[in-house]
Amino acid sequence: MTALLTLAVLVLVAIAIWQMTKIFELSQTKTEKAEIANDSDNKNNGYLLFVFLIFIYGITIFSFAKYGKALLPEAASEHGGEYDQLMLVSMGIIFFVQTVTQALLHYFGYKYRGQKGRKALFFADNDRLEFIWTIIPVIVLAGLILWGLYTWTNIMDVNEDDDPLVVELYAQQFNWTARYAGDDNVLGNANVRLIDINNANVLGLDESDPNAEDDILVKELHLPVGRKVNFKMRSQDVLHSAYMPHFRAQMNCVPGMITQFSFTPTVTTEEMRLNPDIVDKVKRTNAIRAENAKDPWEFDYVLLCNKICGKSHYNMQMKIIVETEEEYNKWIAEQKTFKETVMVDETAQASNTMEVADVEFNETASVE
Ligand SMILES: [Cu+2]
Repeated sequence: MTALLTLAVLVLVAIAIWQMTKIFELSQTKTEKAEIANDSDNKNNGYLLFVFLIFIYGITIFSFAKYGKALLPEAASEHGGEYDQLMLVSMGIIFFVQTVTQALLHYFGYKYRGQKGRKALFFADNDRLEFIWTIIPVIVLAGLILWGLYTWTNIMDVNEDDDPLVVELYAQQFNWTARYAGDDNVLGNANVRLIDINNANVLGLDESDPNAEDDILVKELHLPVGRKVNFKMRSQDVLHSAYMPHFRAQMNCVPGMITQFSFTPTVTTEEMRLNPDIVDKVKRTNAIRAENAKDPWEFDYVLLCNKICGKSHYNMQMKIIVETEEEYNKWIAEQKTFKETVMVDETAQASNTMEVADVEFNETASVE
């Protein structure tokens, strides 16, 4: 209601100003055709076109200089280079075409400005010219699209070749859980209906499925360098998106279905920390953190949520550590399996609650 009233007030104020301007104009004695632009008006507007052109070029150069270093460092996955190449060429073409067309647009806007006595030339068509400006975009766009489709098909080909590591990324408001498939490398069945918070079965794993027994649930993702990983994404509540920018990977997590993405990490966390772009970024970030009396930050790969999924969406992230095969094997061996945590807990709990249940059952029976 307040919004409606505010809107009504704004509209009324606008009408009042418009009416007052009209009255002011009518009260002027020299009212001869003041609304029609003369040569000097047109010339001034023509010059303003150049001012605007300088402004957009200026802001482009400024953005490159100031924000260029905020871009991602080199890709840390096998397919990442291909992806970056496609992005670079597409952006290069767009940048080149826009720079040239903006200059031409503004120059012709100035050159053919309105002038007293000048008449516009009627120009019906020119087949050659039209052919040229059609065929060039057709060739360039077809090339980009074909290359894009080829790259897309390559990247999105999730298969079981090369013995991939199978990992589930489970999204919920507002955190991630990763589930490793364990020794059998097969994820056990899971369903949101099987979620049992009391028994800490937070991912709804099917306890009767033997494949689920050796699954490992963690809150920090470790990946061995050079080994292909097949990710299976699930969501518990709303749309989320698993986004791993350094690996050029993103896939939506959709409630009720399993989506997939696959990549091979090629740079370990330790190696990436030595990358000049990362060294520079860490230095800049820590300078700001020092000003605010905060502890220094150390670079880590990260899994983010890239769908605005609710209030704490911004904080929905998980650390990713890419390490050597030996380091990974050592880490995974230290983790507890689903059977060792949840299912054992449950057996213990079940025997404890058995007597209580019996008593309750008897009471109900006697009431009936
Ligand atoms: Cu989310």
